[in-house]
Amino acid sequence: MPQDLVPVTQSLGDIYAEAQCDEQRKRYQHLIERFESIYGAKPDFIARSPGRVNIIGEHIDYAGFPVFPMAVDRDCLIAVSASTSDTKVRICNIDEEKYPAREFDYSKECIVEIDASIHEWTNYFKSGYKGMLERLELDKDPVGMNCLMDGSVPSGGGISSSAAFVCTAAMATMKANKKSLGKSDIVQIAIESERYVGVNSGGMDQTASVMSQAGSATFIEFEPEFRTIPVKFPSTQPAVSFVVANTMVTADKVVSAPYCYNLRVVETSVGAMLLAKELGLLDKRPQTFKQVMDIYFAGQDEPKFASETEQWIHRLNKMLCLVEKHIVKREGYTELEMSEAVGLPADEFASRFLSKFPVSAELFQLYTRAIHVFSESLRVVRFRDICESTRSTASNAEEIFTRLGDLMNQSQKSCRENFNCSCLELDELTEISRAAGAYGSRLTGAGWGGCTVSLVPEDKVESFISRVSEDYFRKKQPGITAEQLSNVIFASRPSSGAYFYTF
Ligand code: NG1
Repeated sequence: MPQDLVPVTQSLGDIYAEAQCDEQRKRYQHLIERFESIYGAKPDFIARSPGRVNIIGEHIDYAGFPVFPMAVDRDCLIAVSASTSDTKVRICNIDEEKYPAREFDYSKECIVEIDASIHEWTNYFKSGYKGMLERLELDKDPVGMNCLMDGSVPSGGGISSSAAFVCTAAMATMKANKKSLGKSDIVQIAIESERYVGVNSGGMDQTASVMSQAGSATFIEFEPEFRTIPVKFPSTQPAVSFVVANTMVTADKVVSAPYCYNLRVVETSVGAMLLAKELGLLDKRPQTFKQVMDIYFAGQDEPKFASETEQWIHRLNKMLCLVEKHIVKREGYTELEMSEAVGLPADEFASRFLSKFPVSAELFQLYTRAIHVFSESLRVVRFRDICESTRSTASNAEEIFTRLGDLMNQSQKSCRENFNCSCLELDELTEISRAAGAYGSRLTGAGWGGCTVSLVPEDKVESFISRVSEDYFRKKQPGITAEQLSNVIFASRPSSGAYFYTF
């Protein structure tokens, strides 16, 4: 099937909700004017891709299970003009104090060097640039690019400023070189590209950033096939609204990767292999928990299910029982114990699981991570089902909020207790949020800091924000200004995905 292309528009009304268009028009105008004053001519186009907030389904994308994010209305813009006189890339940022201007050149041997150990804002640009050029197999020199970026996605906050930046950079590079790839290809390139920066990333953020549709969250399936399904929230009165709040604890995924993110990727991959061995499925070489599940059920007689949801629920519950039975060491596994348990010689085990991205742990928690993955996947399926199959009536809004909110609260509990990806501030902020009227509140994104997402009825958003501002933000930072507050706590509607803007 032909892929959808990133739409090109001349109207900001296609990208943003009506209420935001005036403000966005000023922002785009400012970007174009700054571009002109830096480079002496107008940009050819503006590439735009948003951040995302994951409503539910944390740390399961890299285990192959579906997640449920929505794009937010904060985004990354890169204004670009192509130049054929050289191959240099010049990149500036609207916030030039924080993000100084840089210049680099393409080279045939190694398109660009990215030193992930140096924290440098343009690494993310270079990742998208490099990934796109490699994929396009540009045998001739690529064009030079003048770029100016304006990002409104708070960084280090769990709403994926990095993925928004990498996707936008990949799109900018593609269009500057007059190439046209479909959205799915761009997503794949961006997922692989982000790994240049040193994180063994799943695919949720880039998918949500590029593929989202305004007004819907996206159910993203990775296996057996990559599929995105837009899902609308129930049309309750008042409407469902989501508020993002930043703990103000910056989680640098790259720095903490060996004992946080990348370690979890290893723990879930080894857990999948262990389960596969115990179930006699190793010859099929499953790599993820989802593949183990699919292969296992391909060989089983199953009852007839009335719906896809019923089948998911049956299968995931069964997998939870299999984890209880087969991943026996509750206190965790040493490296040696893991290699013995999966039946690999120690050196082969290390080269397969521990060498691509360095990780560091005394004990690897295979059991609790597996429990999280399967139970969180169940919550995603149930959440989607409530959205799709509950008919809203004049009187059932409260019941719908409670059911959705409970799933979010259970997700937070599992992230904290089974996946150990929460932190004191996330626990505190989610509790304060529930006390302030959220039906559900949980960390969003990788965790260990960053943001929470809370389900709040639309008519309570204002009072919710002011109460959380008092009880969390003003306590942490007494002098916090209104503008700073609007960056650390805000409601967002499900926004549109990637766009090119021309004028
Ligand atoms: P954040 O840290 O919010 O960008 C990361 C991963 C996701 C997913 C979540 C946890 C990257 C780029 N993103 O999100 O794929 O695994 O953690 O659910 O690594």
